This record gives sequence, structure tokens and C-alpha cells, in this order.
Amino acid sequence: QKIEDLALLRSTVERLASSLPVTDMHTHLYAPEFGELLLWGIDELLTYHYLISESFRWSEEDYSHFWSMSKREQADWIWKKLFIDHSPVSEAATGFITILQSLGLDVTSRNLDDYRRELEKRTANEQVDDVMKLAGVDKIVMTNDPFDPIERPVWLSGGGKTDPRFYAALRVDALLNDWPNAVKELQNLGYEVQAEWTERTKAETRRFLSEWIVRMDALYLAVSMPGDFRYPAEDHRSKMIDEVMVPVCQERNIPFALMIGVRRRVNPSLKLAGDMSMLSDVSAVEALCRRYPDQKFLITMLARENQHELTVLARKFRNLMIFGCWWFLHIESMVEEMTKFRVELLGTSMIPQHSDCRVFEQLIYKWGHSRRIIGNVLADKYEKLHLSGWRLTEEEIKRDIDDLFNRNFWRFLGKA
Ligand code: REL
Ligand code: ZN
Repeated sequence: QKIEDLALLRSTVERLASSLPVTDMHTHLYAPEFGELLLWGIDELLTYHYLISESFRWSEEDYSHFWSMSKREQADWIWKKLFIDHSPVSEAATGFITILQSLGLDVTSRNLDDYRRELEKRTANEQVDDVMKLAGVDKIVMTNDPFDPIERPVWLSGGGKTDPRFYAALRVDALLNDWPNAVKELQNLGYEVQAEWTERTKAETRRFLSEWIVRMDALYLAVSMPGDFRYPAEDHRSKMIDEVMVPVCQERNIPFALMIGVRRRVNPSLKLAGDMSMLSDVSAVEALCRRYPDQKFLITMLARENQHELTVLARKFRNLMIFGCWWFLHIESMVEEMTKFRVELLGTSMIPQHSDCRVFEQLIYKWGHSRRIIGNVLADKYEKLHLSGWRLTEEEIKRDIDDLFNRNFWRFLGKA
């Protein structure tokens, strides 16, 4: 039944955008069966690397002082700098407050130890259940690295695939960005590879990927790339993509996800917090999409300056799915700007957001904030249609939001 009233139209969009279930197609979260890899709770939240880099702006102490502290002390230190000595207005700091509020903690008390005590009463399993409910996220794609010594045994012992809410993505950064190290890791795992690019090495690397895709039931291959990634080029990356990665993706019928535009460790003293964004070359993606029309590519880029061109490229290649507002773009102003022009250029045929969460409760704020912005952008577009006499039904609104939050991803994978 068509919605005739404009206010009702907007409130319907708002309601659906804040509640329809989400597939979070790229995170750094883990299912409870991964044990210590699943991060949650107050101290993990406060020592999120986004907050670490922000808090150093208020400090003149040596970096080593921070790193020598216990996690709890680090959390106290960050809390003081970003929440007590200054107001928590940045996206990541505000996000922490959104989490406290949603979990029903007393935001006015500003008593960190109370918050800790409250959460410590909970088990990891309870927290995962409750947070997924609160955030409305029902499917989570992890980032899975067979070279990780903590993660690997979970897979090898047959774990890792038991919780149906969690899905795997096979991360292949070392193979593309640190080949010498990857060779060592592959050899340790029993694959007969060598630094030199021989037929045997290619075959064994393909075997490694295939076996792990099957073991993890991985939904896609994923890599992050620096902004100076060029394709095609006379380099290791192009050979690896052409002769190993694309053939394996095609054989297993899965997409290849490239996250492009990160410059790692511009300030190594900040460790994980020391990565920077960098302008990228959209024509690399263009060349991949053209050369492999049957291969699907999930692409996100880190530089704001690349977003418009990348979105235009998605108009040219149906095997290209753009996704998310990645990392430093995951801030209100950028999510709004990007979602607007993506909708204006592509309608609803894209994946507007992923969370990139590292700590479980972050799902609450990352999706809470994004749901509101995406809903508003959509409501504005519907309002224009409405004023031109076009009438929408609740079912149509639901369909559109479900596409954006959920189905576009699964359809692109051929699994919807
Ligand atoms: O997947 C990636 O490469 C990045 O998203 C991460 O490296 C990054 O540290 C993440 O926390 C950003 O949101
Ligand atoms: Zn990530």
C-alpha cells in the first residue's frame, strides 16, 4: 500500500534503516570459538588504535612509555586524555559514548571502573549475542589469515566454522605485499615454493589458496594495497594476481576484494595506529575489471579523492562492487558525502558500508551512526520522488534498504 504522507514516508525510512538486519561484509572481529582473538570490553574499546593515535596528540611523553603500560593502564591514560581532559567529539571517541549508552551504562557518572565491573559480569558469548542484537547485525565476515599463529590452529583443528553467524574471508596480504616472508610461511606449512617465480611455486601457491578457501569456506579473497599499486605492471603483484589469485578465485567462484590506498607504518612508533591513507590509481581497478569480465571485484579505497572516480567506474563494470567507507572515511561527514553521490550515480546497487570493527561492541556505534546517515540520504531521495508524485510502499523501501545492508553483497557472491 502506497505511503501518501510525507512525514510517514520519512519516519518509515528511519525506522527501517535503524532496524533491518545488516551483513557486515568486512570486519576484524572473530567468532567466540577463536578465543583470545575475539576482542571485547572496556579496555579493548579504549585501546582501539583509532583512539591511540588521537590521544598521542595530547601527550609529549615518549611513545615507549605508553607501550610499556598494561592494557588497563593504557585505557586509563586514553580515557583521561580524550574523555576527561578534552571532550570526546571525534568519531571514535563519540562512538565509545554511544556504546556506553546503548549498553545501558550511566554515561553521566564517567566512572570507568563501574563500566568495567558491569561488563566483566558478562561472558564473551553473552556479549556477542547482545551486541549483535543491539546493532542489528546478523552476519559478520571476519578477516582470516592462515599465517597467523594464533588463528591457524583453530582452523586446523576443525574449529572456526561452527558459529553460523560468522563467515570467513581469506586474507592474502603477505603473498602480494611481502613475498619473501610469504615464501617462508608457505614453506613452513609444507608448500613447495621458492622466492623465484617458477611453475612449481605458482602451482603450490594456488594449492595453498584453494585448500584454505575450502577449509575456511571463505567468501572471498582479500588484500589491502598501498596507493602505488599499479596494474598491469612488470612486477610481482601483477604476476601473483594473473597467475595465482584470479585463477583460484575463478576456479572456486569467489570474488577478489581489494582495499587500496593504505601506506603502512608512516609512524612506526604508533604501531597499528601508525598507518596513513594515500591517493591511489583507479585505472588499476579498471584494467582488472576489463581483463577479467567474469571475475568479481569488491573494491574500496582509502583516499577521499578517489571516491568519485571509483564510483563512476562502477557504472562501467558490473563485475565491480564498491563497498564501505573505509577507516578514515568512516566519519559522519564522509559517510554522508560518499553515500549521497554513490546513490546519485549508482542508485542502490552498491554496498554503502562495512564496519571494519576490531572490538566487538564497536558494531553498536559504527552501524548506529551509519544507519542514521544512510537512512537520511535515502529519505531525501524518496522525498524528491514523493514531491514529483511517485509513491513508495513500505515493501519497496524495505527492499531497497535490504539491498544496501545485506542482499547486494550476497547477490554479488551469487549466494542470494
Ligand atoms: O583491513 C585493513 O587493512 C584495515 O582495515 C586495517 O588494517 C585497519 O587497521 C583497520 O582497523 C581500519 O579500520
Ligand atoms: Zn580492515
